[in-house]
Amino acid sequence: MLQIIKNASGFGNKTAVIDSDKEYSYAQLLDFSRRVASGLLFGENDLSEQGIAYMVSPGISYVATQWGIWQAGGVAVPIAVNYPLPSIEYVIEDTEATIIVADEAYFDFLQVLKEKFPVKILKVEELLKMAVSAIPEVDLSRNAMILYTSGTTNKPKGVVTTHTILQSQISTLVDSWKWTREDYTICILPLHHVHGIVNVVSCGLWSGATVHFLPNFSPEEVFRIFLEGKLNVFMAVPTIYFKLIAHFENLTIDEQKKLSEAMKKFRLMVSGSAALPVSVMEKWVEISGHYLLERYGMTEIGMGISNPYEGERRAGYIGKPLPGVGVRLMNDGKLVEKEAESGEIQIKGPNVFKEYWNKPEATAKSFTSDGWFMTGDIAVVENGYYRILGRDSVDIIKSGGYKISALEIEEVLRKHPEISDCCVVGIPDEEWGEVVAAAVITPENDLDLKKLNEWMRENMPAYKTPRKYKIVGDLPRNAMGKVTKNDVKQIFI
Ligand code: MLC
Ligand code: AMP
Repeated sequence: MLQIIKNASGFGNKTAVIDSDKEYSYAQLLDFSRRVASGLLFGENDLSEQGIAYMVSPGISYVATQWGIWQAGGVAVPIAVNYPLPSIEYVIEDTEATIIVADEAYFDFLQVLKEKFPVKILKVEELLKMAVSAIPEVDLSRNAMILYTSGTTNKPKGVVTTHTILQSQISTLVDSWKWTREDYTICILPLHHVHGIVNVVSCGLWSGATVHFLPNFSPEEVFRIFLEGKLNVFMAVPTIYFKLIAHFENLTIDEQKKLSEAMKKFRLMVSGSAALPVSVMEKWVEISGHYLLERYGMTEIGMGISNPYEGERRAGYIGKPLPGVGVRLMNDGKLVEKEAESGEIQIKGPNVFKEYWNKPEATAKSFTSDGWFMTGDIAVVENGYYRILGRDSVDIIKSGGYKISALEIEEVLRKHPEISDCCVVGIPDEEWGEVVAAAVITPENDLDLKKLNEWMRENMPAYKTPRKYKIVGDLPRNAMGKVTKNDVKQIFI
């Protein structure tokens, strides 16, 4: 039996999930998930690793769907609830998903997919009412999940993890960060990425903790729940801490005092998915009394490097390798052995993904010949702690904790009738980590930037839309004619 299900069976009436202020016990969650599994099986013995996509709002239905897919032997393919149709079509086509599970909110919106793909679309509200039937024994070596992540080239790639890999990613964090059934956390992160899925929801439910779901991030709601005094574990991306600080600063002294008192009682507060600015770390200590535990991860590896639970959490550093995770720095094919010398972070261990879905060449290219996964992140070790210096590719942007491909945005921008060439870069920003910015060449030199923004929003998901544009006469190029992106950054800064 899958470990998370086995654990849940022992937690009975303990509260597992809170959504819309309603509480659900572990026993109810298990019952719902078995109903979903039975509905998906629909008389079959086993889904035999068919991809099952799901577009379900955060909460009990989301977890019941994910656990239902796993128990029925399917592969869970979460779809971001803010994806526009073309992105969903891409995921369905790429995974060849046979079923899409949707809640009431997305059911009608997804119906057009039936015209293009041989998929069934099932309403989760109906699945939750199905009678429970026999459920297969699922071997842990089987595929469990596919998450999509942007690369420098082509479309996003599906990162495949097996149950064994997922279990390793979860159990390492549970042990290292000392999760217990007494814990109570809140999930405000999107549920199509590892941060929300593995670190918050799966670690919490593996341990018998309570996970309180909010439909999306809102500082008012987060602070309202902090003030209830039940939460003791909080995890977020740096942008969220930045936004919480900004909101805190606008509260009255009395409100601030109450919040600070509530936050002091937390057991653990974690930041990750992007670099935590030292200024944010310091301000957060001031208002909450907590040194944020910063850790480093990636869709392909779960979490790899972390500041300690006990011991010094060093501002500006991502910490040391997690137990069982092999980490090395390589520079030009040579192992970095001295402190303060930089190299690419490479990872090996039971936490590392199995493959990019249907992309054997991309998979092979992302591993060294001796089996280490090449992250593309450049780091140094100083006094035993890793510090990230940047990425080896300027074409990967991290904004608000989301990974964005600059090349994908350039491709869309070049389709605009009034743009003859362009260059997209991430420029440093305290709130967003980086903001997406574009230098554009336009024959007429009088492009309406407001209209261009509206056009981009229609052609790309909102969060990928450039926030800053500059019309330039030409793009800086090197002797080979290639755009030199660092010079483009300087045009903006
Ligand atoms: C949104 N806005 C942005 C933006 N995103 N502006 C600049 N850059 C961005 N990236 C603008 C919108 O256009 C809008 O502006 C306003 O901000 C509010 O938009 P929103 O969509 O409502 O934003 P909000 O809900 O506040 O979202 C911010 C956020 C979200 C931080 C909550 O980005 C988020 O959930 N990020 C987490 C992503 C995540 O989980 N990553 C983990 C990947 S896994 P206007 O003008 O229209 O009002 C991974 C591995 C690991 O990385 O290590 O964990
Ligand atoms: P993703 O592909 O969305 O999973 O994002 C993974 C990337 O996020 C990593 O390769 C890093 O570049 C970045 N990242 C994650 N955690 C941190 C951190 N603590 N500091 C700096 N970058 C981070």
